[in-house]
Amino acid sequence: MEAGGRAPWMKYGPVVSLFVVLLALWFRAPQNTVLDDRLDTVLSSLLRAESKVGIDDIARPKVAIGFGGCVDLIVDGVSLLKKIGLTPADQPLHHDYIENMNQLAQSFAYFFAPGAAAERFMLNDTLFSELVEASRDLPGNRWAVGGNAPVMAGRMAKEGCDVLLGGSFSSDFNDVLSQHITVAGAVVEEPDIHLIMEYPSGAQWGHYTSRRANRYIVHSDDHNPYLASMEDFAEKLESFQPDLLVVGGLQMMDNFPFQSGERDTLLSRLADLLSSSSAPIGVHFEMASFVEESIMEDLLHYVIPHADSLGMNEQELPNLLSLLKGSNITVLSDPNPRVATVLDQMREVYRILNQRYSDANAASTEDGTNDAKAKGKPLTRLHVHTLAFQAMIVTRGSQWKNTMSATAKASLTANRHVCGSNDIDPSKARLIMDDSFSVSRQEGSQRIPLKETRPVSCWEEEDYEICVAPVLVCTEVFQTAGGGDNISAAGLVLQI
Ligand SMILES: *[C@@H]1O[C@H](CO)[C@@H](O)[C@H](O)[C@H]1NC(C)=O
Ligand SMILES: *[C@@H]1O[C@H](CO)[C@@H](O)[C@H](O)[C@H]1NC(C)=O
Ligand SMILES: CC(=O)N[C@H]1CO[C@H](CO)[C@@H](O)[C@@H]1O
Repeated sequence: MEAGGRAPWMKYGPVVSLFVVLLALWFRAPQNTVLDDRLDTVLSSLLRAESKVGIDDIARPKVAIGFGGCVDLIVDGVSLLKKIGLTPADQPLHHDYIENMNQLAQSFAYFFAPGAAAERFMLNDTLFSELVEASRDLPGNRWAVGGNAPVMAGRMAKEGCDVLLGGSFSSDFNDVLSQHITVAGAVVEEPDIHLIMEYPSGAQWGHYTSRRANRYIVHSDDHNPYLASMEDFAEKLESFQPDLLVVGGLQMMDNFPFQSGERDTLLSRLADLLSSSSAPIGVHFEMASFVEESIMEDLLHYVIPHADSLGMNEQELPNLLSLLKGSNITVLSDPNPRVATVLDQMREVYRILNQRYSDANAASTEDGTNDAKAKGKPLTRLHVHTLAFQAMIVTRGSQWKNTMSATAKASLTANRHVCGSNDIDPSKARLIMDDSFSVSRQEGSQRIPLKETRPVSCWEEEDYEICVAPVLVCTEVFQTAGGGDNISAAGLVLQI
C-alpha cells in the first residue's frame, strides 16, 4: 500500500514541478518583458528628446565657471572605516564639522543609513591626513579631478562649450583638463584633496544598512575657501565674454575657521563680480551641502539675488526653502521625495525669491536710489535633481531655451554619470518613479501619467513652464560623487 501510494506521486511529481515552474515562468516572463520594453521605450524616447537640439560646434558657446577645485580620492567608505578600525557609532549624530574619530563615526552613521549625500569640513588636520594615508593603499581606490567647478567645466567642454575655469590647481592637474578649458588662477604645489567615501545601496556598516547608493565627503581645504582665483578670473572674464557665468564650490567656505570679516569681504567681492559683468549674461549658482546658518544667510544676501538660475538636489531644496521661510537649516531630508513634494517646494522657492526681487526693486524706486547692484535679478530657472527624476521651472519668455530637451539630457546624464558609461545599458537601469505623479500635494491636483513614448512631461503654470523627466536609475553604481555637477551642467548646455 505504501509503495503503491507513493508511486503515483513519484511518477507525477516531476511533471507537477515542471508544471509549477512553467506556470511561474508564464506569469513572470510577460511582466519582465513588459518592464524591459517599457525601459527601452523610455530610453529611446529620452534620447530622441535630447537630440532634438544641437550645440553649435563652430561658434562654441562660452561658459565661465568658478571657483576652486581639488583632487578627489574616491574609496569604498565602509572598507575605509573598517581599515582604520572605526567601530559603528551607537548613536547617529549630526555635526557641523568633524574634529575627531568619534564625531566621524556618528556623522557618517547619520547620513549612511538613509543614504543621503553629505559633505563636511574636517577641522582636525591630523585626522584628515590619517584618513588620506589609509585610503592611498585601499584596494579599488581612484583619483579624479574633483570640485564643483572643474566637474561642471569638464562636462560642458565635453558637450561642446569653451570654458574659462577659475581655480588654483597643480600643474599635473592642469594637464588632464580638456583643451577647451582655460584656467584662471595660480598654480599651486599641493592641491586640496577631497576624500569621497562612496557606498552602494544595501551596504552594511555594523547594524546600519544604507537605503540607497550615495557618498559622504570630508575635506580640509587650504586654498578653496579663499576663492583664491577670483581676481584672476574677474580679469580674464572681460575679454572672454561668456554667454553664461556659473558659480559653485562655495560650500568649501562652510564652517571654515575664517578670521572675522574675511568671509564677508570675499562674498561681497563676488557679489560685485556677479552684478558688474558688462553684458547682461545669465548667472547660474549651483547649491551644495551647507550647514552653517550664517553662510546660508550670506548666500541669500550676496549670491542668490544675482543668480538667474539655481541648481540643487533634494536635500538642498528643503534646506534653502526652510531658511527662506525663516526657519532653521534642515540637515537631513527624505532622500527619495515624491514629485508633488519637490514641485511644491520649487514653486515656493521660485515665488519667495521673485517676491524678494520685486520688493527690493520697489524699495529702490521709492527712495530714488537707482542702483542696479541693489536690484539683483529675478529667478528665471530652477533645476532640481533627484534620484528618481529631474524637475525644472523656467520662466516663460526668459533667455533659457529648450527646457524639454534639457530636462531629458539631465536625466540621461544622471545614468551616464552614476554608471560611468556614455552608452546607457537598460539592463543596468531601473525606473523608480511611479506610473503617474501628482503635480502638487494640494487636494484635487491633476495627475500626470508617465508616458513611455513621451517621458518628459511639460506644462505651464502662472508665468513659468515646468518639465519633469524620469531618471533611468543606474543599478550598478560606479560613482555618485560629482553627479549633481554633471547633471546640472548637462541641463544648462542646451539652454544657453
Ligand atoms: C585629532 O585627531 C587625532 C587623530 O585621530 C587625535 O589623536 C586628536 O585627539 C584629534 N584632535 C582633537 C582636537 O580632537
Ligand atoms: C533653531 O536653531 C536654534 C539655534 O541653534 C535653536 O535654539 C532652536 O531650537 C532651533 N529651532 C528648531 C525648530 O529646530
Ligand atoms: C559620466 C561622466 O561623464 N561623468 C563625468 C562627470 O564629470 C567629470 C569631470 O568632467 C568627468 O570626469 C566624468 O567623466
